[in-house]
Amino acid sequence: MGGAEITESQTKNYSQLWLRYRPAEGDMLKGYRAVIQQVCCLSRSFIIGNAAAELQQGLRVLTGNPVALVSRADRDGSVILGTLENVRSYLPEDRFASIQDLGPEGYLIGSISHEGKNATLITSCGDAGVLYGAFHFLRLMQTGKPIEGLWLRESPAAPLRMLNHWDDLNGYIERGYAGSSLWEWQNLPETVSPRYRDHARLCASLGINALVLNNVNADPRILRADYLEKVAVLAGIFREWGIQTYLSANFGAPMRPSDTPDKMKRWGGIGNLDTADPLDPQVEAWWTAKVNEIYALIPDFGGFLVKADSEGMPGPRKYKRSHLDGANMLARALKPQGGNLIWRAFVYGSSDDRARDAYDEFTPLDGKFLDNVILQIKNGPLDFQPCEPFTPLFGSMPKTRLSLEFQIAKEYLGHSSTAAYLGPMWHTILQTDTYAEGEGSSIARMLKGELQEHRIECIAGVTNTGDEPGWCGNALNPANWYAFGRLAWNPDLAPEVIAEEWTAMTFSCGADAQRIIREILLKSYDAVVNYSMPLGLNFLCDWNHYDPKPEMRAAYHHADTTGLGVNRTATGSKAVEQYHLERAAIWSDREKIPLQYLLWFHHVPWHDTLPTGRSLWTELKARYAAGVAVVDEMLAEWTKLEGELDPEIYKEEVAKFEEEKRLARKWSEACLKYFSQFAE
Ligand code: BDP
Repeated sequence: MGGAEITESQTKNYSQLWLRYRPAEGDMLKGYRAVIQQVCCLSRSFIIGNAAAELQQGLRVLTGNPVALVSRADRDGSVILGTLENVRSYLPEDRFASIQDLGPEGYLIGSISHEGKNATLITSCGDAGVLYGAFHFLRLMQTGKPIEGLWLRESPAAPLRMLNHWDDLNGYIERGYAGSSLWEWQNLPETVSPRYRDHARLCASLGINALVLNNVNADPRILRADYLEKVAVLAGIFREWGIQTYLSANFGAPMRPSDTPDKMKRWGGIGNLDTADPLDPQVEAWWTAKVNEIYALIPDFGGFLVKADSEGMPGPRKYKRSHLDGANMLARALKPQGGNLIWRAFVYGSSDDRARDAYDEFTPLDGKFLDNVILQIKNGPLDFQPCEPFTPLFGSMPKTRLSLEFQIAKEYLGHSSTAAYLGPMWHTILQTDTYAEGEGSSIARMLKGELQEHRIECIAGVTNTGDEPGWCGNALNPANWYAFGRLAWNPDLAPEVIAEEWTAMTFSCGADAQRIIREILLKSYDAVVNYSMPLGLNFLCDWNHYDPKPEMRAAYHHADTTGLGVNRTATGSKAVEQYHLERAAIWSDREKIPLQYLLWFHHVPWHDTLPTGRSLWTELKARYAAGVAVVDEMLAEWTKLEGELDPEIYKEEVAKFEEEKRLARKWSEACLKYFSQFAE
């Protein structure tokens, strides 16, 4: 059975992030000790073995008592683990059926009495569900909740909950701000870093069940036999935590290596063909053979993620073929092995308004993709901007399997320099009504499968992890990884609740200090939006996607003497018409649109009065000032934590806040100076 020992030093170590167990206190401790004596594992699966080892070690730290790992619940205080089949005799027959409804990854945590002995049962139809239940049980204690009289049933929203690593084979991470790649390709397959397992464990604790290992700007060599052997080792580790492995595939992979690689080094493959034309039978045969080779090594391989005909990546267009031709050809190759083909919808088109492009390109293809194709769509129409409305593709492709792509790495939100906690942003996207099936058609409901015709089956997060000891480049950034995973499981969780959980699980400081951290998190996102791109502005950044450069981005803000913002209404690019009527009506109306999207959809005269009673120009200045002020406030609040936290973490974060203060001023000054030439 898996599960390395959690040592004392690891529990003190922040690299364990939210799985850094620490002793419970006071009445809670008494309560926990009364309920927990031993872990009883009724299964022999690796996944459930990991669950049992995690519980045993976590409970030992939480209760301060030794916790035995046994295979019979022969005394009071057993935590019993097993699939529904394993635990059949512990459950009354009438309860049995209700658990079958929870699906393969759903679970029950129930306080039961069996042959006069009190126990806690953690069970599921599948192995992974038991693992998720074990982490949930631990989380209850990590957050100081009671564990008596439990009858908790949970199942995940989307079936596929994945992280996308944008890691290159040379260790560089595209848009990564936490060091180099976790994957040590040069040492694999022989040498296996313990962090692979740590990563899997952290992911599994959130219910993340798939990882794409490499950059969407894929190096074709990942599909070469030598790399596949390395991938197989990683896949073997992840499998034991209920995680399937996917790879990003380069569409040009069947071609010969190129002698004259293009500027981006993106064309030229690992095969021996002169073409990657999806309708050429040799090309399809190449992919089929490659897929079979992969499945021989990794029988539960998830499939490919493909970025094609976007930002210089090879694709079907060169051969005058469509996205459909490209995606379906790869899907045919994967289908017999049960693999998915995840095709990205991040494309640029020929319209004057980039925000229209993905919709215009993909909606005509609805219903034409094969059934193992999943179309992966970024949350906004453009590109991970600090505050974009949801993309109109959600709600417009009822006959296509869809994936929602968030970016956990903060490419446009200050990288790892800012505190920005993205829970509130994701919450807004998930809960805004698309009106796809009338009122109440939020993206969250699509993820939960509650709408008749619109379903989102996968949620993907471009991860913020790297090989730095703290994983995410900033002590507060793991909150975003955590929030992503929790929302993928349950998109209705409130950002406040998630922040509270994460803080309690991560930091061992007292209640007041925890409150300070939570408050910082909850105002951090609005702050960065306000000091960089408030009121629906976007893409005002320099090439590095960090510093401001509004003068370079006229196409995105349309500032001139008549006003500011992009007219996407019926009198402008008409992008608003891509939304359902009721949604379009609200966003078209300057009186009704939430101010956060105002300049996304409207070109507003500088001196028009907004619902706040201020003119646009005055409001804009106020927003920038407010953003800057909140960063000062966050730093002042953080300094109250001196002595409460690990001194290194404390100091590192002070330095981050200092950098964010500098960044906030730089943004505010540059943008206001630039806009003032039109506004004043
Ligand atoms: C953009 C990033 C670029 C990615 C691209 C993508 O700047 O590095 O390759 O998205 O999502 O935002 O493919």
